[in-house]
Amino acid sequence: MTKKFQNFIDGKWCDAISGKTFENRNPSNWDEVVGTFPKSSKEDVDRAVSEARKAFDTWRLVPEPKRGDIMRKVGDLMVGKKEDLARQMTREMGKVLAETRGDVQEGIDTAYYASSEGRRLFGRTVPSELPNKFNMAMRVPIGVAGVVTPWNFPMAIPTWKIFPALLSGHTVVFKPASDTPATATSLVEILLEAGVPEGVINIVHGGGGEVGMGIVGHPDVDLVSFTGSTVVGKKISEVAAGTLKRVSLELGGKNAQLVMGDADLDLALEGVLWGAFGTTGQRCTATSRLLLDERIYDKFVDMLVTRTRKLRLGSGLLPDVDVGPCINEGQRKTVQEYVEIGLKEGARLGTGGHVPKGNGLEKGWFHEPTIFLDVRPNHRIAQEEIFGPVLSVIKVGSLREGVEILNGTIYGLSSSVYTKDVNSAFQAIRDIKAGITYINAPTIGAEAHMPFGGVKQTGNGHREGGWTVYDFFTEWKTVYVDFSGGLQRAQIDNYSS
Ligand code: UN1
Repeated sequence: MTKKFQNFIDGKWCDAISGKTFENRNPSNWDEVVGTFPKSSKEDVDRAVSEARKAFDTWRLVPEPKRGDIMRKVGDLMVGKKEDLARQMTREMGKVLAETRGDVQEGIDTAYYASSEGRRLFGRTVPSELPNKFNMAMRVPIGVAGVVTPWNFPMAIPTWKIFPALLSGHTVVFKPASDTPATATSLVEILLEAGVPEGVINIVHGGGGEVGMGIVGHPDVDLVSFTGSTVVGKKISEVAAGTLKRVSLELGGKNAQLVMGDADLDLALEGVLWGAFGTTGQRCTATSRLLLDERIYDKFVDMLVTRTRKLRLGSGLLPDVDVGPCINEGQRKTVQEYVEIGLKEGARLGTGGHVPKGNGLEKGWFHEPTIFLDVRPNHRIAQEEIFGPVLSVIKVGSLREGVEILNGTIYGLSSSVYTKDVNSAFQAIRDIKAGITYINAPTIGAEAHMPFGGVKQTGNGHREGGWTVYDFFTEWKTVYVDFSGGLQRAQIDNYSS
């Protein structure tokens, strides 16, 4: 029997008002149905937003340390369920178990961080220019937060947004990707079990157009946090402008790893294999360009191609598999189209480039890990985000040229430089235009307590993670208390002339 999932609105599990549903299937084996989910519409969004609005009145008054206690329970519950959550996630979106365990762990780390923030969430006291007057600025919640999340980190990314939103006093309307609705439902169940009250967390399943944009355009949603493609991010910006709401956008990347001639090549090899083919290349932080110093180009390409050919494709639940499938038919098609584009542009396939045959892979959205050689910086495969297991290799003559090429896209999320030379490392740190730079480590591997986000068209300047996410999820209220007993006019009474 297919498992039937529901929305959660105002403390009740419920179907879409229309009664419509959609199916979610395992991308490693499309015969396997993970479950059916409500295909919601604008009316469902309206209900969820109005309940979240009501719940805000009481939730905002719960002391922050109490909200922090709930977050600690959330973390504890996730620890207990880690293995089950990881297995459910692998079935639902395909990445290997080691990675889905990491994804859940990122959620646990975020929960404990949020819990500790409950006893901080610092404001400032500031001296007044007048006697017997007290000045302070404090953080206050904004209201109803809309959270719209992708499928590649089905647990971690929702927690990056929902936990700080709740901790700082917001109520939430959550629209998860329709490719990973089961993991999102488990997250809501955990929040409820930990004691998040009715109406404070609401989940509405369905498509991005109707449900996602319904949330973004809703006049009663005060802020929206979104992770996804740059194309959708721009639309969200436009729709949100209608109500001037605050929006945090985490969008695309075309991240590069630069390997200098003096680098530890074995280390750089492990880094690029993990950066390019971890999560089947479906990360906004994935390494999709490899910039190689001409002094080591031939040698490194040999090492890379040999190792990539050994990567094993398959169901992420099997112990010896390195790379899972693409998320769905559309995503694999995109990968195939870019392989065609790369060949037409004159790049050469080092390995991969095909849909694999046999070995039990015929019912999944698998694509071979693919390496393009002789790529030029202006080729489309070196400029556009593919979101799949495709790596473009470019030869560079110097650190300066490498950094220039690394910077030469519309994106600026993550970056990586392998070198043993401290001067080269610091020059690169100074000159790279990206939100994140790794030295002697791959472009992936962000930690929950550090700022996460990018520059240029990767986002709109906000940061998730760490202390910085609270700059998005709070508003400053400035407070003056005059205890002089008289009228004191700032700028006037304290200056005699
Ligand atoms: C993403 O790809 O959307 O650093 C987020 C990383 C992960 C997060 C990636 N911890 O790759």
